[in-house]
Amino acid sequence: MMTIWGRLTSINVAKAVWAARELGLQFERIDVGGPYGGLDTPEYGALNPNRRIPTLDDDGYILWESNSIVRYLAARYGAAGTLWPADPRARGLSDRWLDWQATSFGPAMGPAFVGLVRTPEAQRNPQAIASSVEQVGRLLLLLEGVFADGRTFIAGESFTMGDIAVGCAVDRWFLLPVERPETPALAAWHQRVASRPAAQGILGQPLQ
Ligand SMILES: N[C@@H](CCC(=O)N[C@@H](CS)C(=O)NCC(=O)O)C(=O)O
Repeated sequence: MMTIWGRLTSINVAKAVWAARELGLQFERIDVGGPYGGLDTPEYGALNPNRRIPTLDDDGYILWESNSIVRYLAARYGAAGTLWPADPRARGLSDRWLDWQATSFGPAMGPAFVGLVRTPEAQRNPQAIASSVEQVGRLLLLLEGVFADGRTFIAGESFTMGDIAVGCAVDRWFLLPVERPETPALAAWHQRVASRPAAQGILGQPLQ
């Protein structure tokens, strides 16, 4: 029995759910966090002392941190070559994008996302939003450079876990009403991953 705790409007829950769907896993998702609350209960704290979403319960094996969940699911349930490349060098070229999303793209997009989606207009910090938009613009151009060689997915010709982490982040950024540099190769990749059956209802959703 597999359970993923967390509202689907969370980028981090979206990554875990998308990975589970790509792998064809059966699971239940329980809405907690955001408007659903439930993160401050003793029961949730016992599962996840960090009191964030997502949390995975895989038959009693509890794991939190979204990218660790994606890696775990891919390694445990991916047939050779799917999501989790078998060759360590190929895997590294996918795996780095999970870290990059968490440590570069995520922090860069945070101020604009929170400012524009979660903050009433009168309380917004325009300088923080502008700086965030500028930083992410540079990272989008970095990604455009990655896809400029004609590759189909972020680490080559196969869809892997790196596409999930960066796909969720870029999808949200593309939905924000901000100026963006022209990135046609990146936009084509985004279309490609967003049209996957397992991404339906996860990518392209209204931001909340
Ligand atoms: N590094 C953590 C971050 C988890 C996190 O901050 N999740 C947010 C949602 S994206 C959260 O729990 N927010 C509180 C809430 O939704 O109530 C991860 O990747 O899982």
